[in-house]
Amino acid sequence: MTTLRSVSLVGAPTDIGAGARGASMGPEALRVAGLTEALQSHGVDVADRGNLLGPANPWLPPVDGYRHLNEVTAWNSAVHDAVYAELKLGRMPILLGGDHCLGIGSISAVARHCRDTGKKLRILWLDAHADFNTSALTPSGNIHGMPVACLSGFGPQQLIGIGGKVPAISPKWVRQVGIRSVDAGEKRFVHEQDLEVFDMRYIDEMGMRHAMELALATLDANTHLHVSFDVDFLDPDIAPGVGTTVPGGPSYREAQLCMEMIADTGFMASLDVMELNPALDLQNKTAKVAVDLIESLFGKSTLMRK
Ligand code: B3U
Ligand code: MN
Ligand code: MN
Repeated sequence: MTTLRSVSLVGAPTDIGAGARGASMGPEALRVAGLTEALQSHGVDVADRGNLLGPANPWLPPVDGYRHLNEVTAWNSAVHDAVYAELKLGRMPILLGGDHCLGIGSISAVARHCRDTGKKLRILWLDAHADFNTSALTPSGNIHGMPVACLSGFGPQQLIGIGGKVPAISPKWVRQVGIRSVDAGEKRFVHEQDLEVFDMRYIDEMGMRHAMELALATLDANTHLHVSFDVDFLDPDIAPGVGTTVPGGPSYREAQLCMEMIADTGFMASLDVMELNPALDLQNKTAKVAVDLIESLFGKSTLMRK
């Protein structure tokens, strides 16, 4: 197992890129649900770096297809710097979102670290949404619907330039799992750019096991595996505390298997936990499920496995 056992929690308490308020409370809800203690129980050394600072959410309408572009840029720069610093220290960053626009800062830092170290990057995008909109395609202007496009070089200069190289990643490095809500123009763009998507239809027909086998295929000892976990990946029955619930997501067992298979690779080297919205949750239920799944990502299993 090459999974890093030294973890740094980095809170990014903002809903600056979202369409609903409340993901700003995500980091604290994960702490209250016992994230640090859960990781420690699996032998992980945990440093909680506290929360990053950034601009308040002015809650304004979109301008030229983007909502809060300058504030989104400020938050993502802060996330980039914090995540990059942890990677340089040889620690595994876990970004506690915050909405998913912050994947730009996090993954641009990971990509930069991979360039520094000569590692191959694989990004596992666990989400109900493809997050592949551009200003021309977006129905909302919310930048949490755009991070994969921005990282791939399709977005405003001030966002795509974070991390020092445009594009930060190739769409070929991404595997999306759990997708079930893609806007019409976004769908065309996903096909055009040839994103590898294991949508819910695929998971229903082939099973989570097969989807994950393919999504995790061709990793090797030189791969940095980044997991970007949008909590709305999960079925709303088990995870109601997110801004954009989409029915028909992975069940508790399917999600557990997904996380267990990631843990089994031993290659996960950075993680985002995004879009948890305590304002829409029921007694912190979704945060507790998220912590439970993160434990599985770090090797929790019922029995010792051969
Ligand atoms: N695709 C829609 C909705 C959305 C994307 N990501 C989330 N919601 N969480 C949009 O606004 O781009
Ligand atoms: Mn997302
Ligand atoms: Mn989503």
